[in-house]
Amino acid sequence: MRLMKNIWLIAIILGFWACKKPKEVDGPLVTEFYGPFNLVEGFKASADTFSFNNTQANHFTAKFNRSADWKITIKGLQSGAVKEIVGSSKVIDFNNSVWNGSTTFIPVFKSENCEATFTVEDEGVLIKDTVFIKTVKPVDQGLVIADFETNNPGFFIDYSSDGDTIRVESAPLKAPYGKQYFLMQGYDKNGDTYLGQLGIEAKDVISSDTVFKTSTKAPSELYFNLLVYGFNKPSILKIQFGEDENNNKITDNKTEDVYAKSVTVDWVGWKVVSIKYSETTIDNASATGNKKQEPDKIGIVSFIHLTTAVKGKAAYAFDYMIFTTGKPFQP
Ligand SMILES: [Ca+2]
Ligand SMILES: [Ca+2]
Ligand SMILES: [Ca+2]
Repeated sequence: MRLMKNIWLIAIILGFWACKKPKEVDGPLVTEFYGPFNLVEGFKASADTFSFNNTQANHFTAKFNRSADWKITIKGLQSGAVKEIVGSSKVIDFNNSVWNGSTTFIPVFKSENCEATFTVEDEGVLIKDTVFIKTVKPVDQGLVIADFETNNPGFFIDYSSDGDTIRVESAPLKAPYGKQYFLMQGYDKNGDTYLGQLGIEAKDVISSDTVFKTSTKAPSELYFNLLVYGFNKPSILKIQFGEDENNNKITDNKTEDVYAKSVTVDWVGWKVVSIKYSETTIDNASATGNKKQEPDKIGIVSFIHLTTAVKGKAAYAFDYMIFTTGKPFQP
């Protein structure tokens, strides 16, 4: 009995001692984030030549003495295509800098020489390397709903009283796909921020279709993508998806769901915008729809042109609208 008591006493003392042991530091030390910045290993591409038609992990490498916010900008010297990769780390390797040949700012890359610029802005670091693209990335597949190469007579267009410019154009911008793109441009004269909208119905795309034949029923698997040109004039692009829940060839926003997502277009140039259907929110909450996102029941996609401020100006252009499954479209 006495022995048992002693064992318990020893166990309790050991327990206290274990609790009092100095705790090991969790995560990086403060000096990992502050203090002088040094390059331990310079920036370079993982190979002189990149091919994007295989599973080879084309990436970049560099090492620093501590964590920093960095950016790699790859520019096609012939096409003018630009890809940006950003990160925050002390090592750059295949874990955070793989490039699959996709483009951040259109046009897309060709088989060409590229200049890769590595910057750590806060530290005044700027290093360049070159890489040659031997084989370009294959084009992502999906359901294209508009490329504006015909004048799309079936599309629904609404102008506000302000008279937004809303039409297919072929100049002065260079379309990212084909020769034509769609322009929306205007001034909010009446102070409601609304300028106009374009609606594309499934039957405009394929006359026998009443809903877009997307290949999934899972809201987290469906992406709607389009290329958007920003003019350095902050503008809002609100994209609405109207569902035809009862399959009667009409998307009725009083009795069926409308989901939406707004994007502030605040960049310059052509850039891909991707919307995951599960990240849209209900836009007609007071209607009597079933409040369930149904990617296989989308009958209309609408593009609503809004200013960021009352009586403001807004402008953007778009092209190549495509539904993809499983992952966003990457030009
Ligand atoms: Ca086009
Ligand atoms: Ca309906
Ligand atoms: Ca629904």
